[in-house]
Amino acid sequence: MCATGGLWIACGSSKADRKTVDLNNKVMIPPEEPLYTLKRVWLTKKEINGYYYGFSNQALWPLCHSTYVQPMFDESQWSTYKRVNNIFAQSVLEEIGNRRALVFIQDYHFALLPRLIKEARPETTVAQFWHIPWPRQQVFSTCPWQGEILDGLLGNDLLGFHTVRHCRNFLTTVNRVTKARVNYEKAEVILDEKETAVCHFPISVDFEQLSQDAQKGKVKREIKRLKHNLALEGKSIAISIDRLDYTKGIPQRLMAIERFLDNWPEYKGKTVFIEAQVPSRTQISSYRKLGEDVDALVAKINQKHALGAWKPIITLVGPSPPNTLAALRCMADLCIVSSLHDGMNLVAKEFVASKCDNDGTLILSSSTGAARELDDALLINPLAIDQFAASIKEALDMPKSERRRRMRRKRGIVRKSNIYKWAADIFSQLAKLS
Ligand code: GDG
Repeated sequence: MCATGGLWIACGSSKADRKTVDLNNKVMIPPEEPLYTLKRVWLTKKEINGYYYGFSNQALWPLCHSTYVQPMFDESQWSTYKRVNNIFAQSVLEEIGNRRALVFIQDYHFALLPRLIKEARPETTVAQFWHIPWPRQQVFSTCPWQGEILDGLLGNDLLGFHTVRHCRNFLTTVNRVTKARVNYEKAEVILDEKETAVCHFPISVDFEQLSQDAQKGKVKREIKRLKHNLALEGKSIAISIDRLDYTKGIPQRLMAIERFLDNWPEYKGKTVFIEAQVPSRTQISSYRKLGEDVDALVAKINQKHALGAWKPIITLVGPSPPNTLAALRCMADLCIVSSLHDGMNLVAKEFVASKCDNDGTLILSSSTGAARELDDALLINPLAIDQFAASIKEALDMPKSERRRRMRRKRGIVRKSNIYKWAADIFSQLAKLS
């Protein structure tokens, strides 16, 4: 947005959001050096419940992540989802006016928006990035409104996913469910003589910024503070950073830590596992239940394996400030990402970008998009608890030269495939289409 000086349309929620906008619900961002416009859309509590906590996060989120949490398909949530997509369409169309515009839509909350825009203004270029996986066709077919969702998405000129597999799953779903023609070779769908290109664009991070941040004085001071307050001096440090979400494999990770200490008790007192957690979507009961399960597991493992004042797991309940997150990444010998299913996983890439000393090991679930690129990580199946536990040992025992060789390669990949490349690739692809 800063680079294009464009307009960003998003929900507003807090009182501060209402206070800062003008009569047209707009505010220039960043306030100290205005570069683009943020336009707020206001939703009622009922709309947020039905649309965001409802259909988006109780139907589409579990549907697209194959993690054994059953999606809930509720007629009234679906109708709120449709209504909110219409509200956003009106907001977008108001802004477009008579101009030829390019609209870039983010994520699964707006599956119907592309078609609504295209119907009203066919000459508008519409692209969308779907930040979560696209499941296999058999799984997606359980959604009673699959046809409408696919039709909405086929309003896009370009639809992006993180990986080739998500693109293939989408194309197969379209092929089976709609009357559109699918050209697998060209990765495009043709419906009523209109094309939608379906491409993979692995999202990434601002590598240079994260590398620079890692070397700042305030991060170094934060490392000192954390090491002192958490009694980490002289210990191996393993970190995990995630939203408290059932897709992130948090109980499985805790079970692997427990198994690791069961099998190799000589690591007791020498290794600390820091769990930085941000509570998320707590209005939804499966998320509250996960929080309770995680707390109970941590308490059980800490009680079972405590040694004097030392306990194996330290939880930091977030949101943590950026300096703390940077400090955690910098001081960690090991970062564990154990998602059961994840579109990409930015935490893995942030860890790599922060490791300016080229040292440290990443344990990465092979069910993340990031595993397609970062194959020098120790790849794990988070459900195979014994192997997972053995990987923790392997990571902690890995010779320095091997750690550095793997980290250098991973850093080379993230440095090249950074967030700017992600955006540039999407817009270059759009330019080719128009
Ligand atoms: C979706 C897809 C895809 C974490 N704790 C705190 C905090 N974080 C930041 C991390 C990271 C981000 O939140 C989480 O990103 P992920 O990619 O890991 O996961 P999702 O939230 O599930 O994101 C995912 C992503 O979209 C992008 O396309 O990779 O697959 O599920 O940046 O550092 N940030 C702050 N405090 C915390 O305590 N400030």
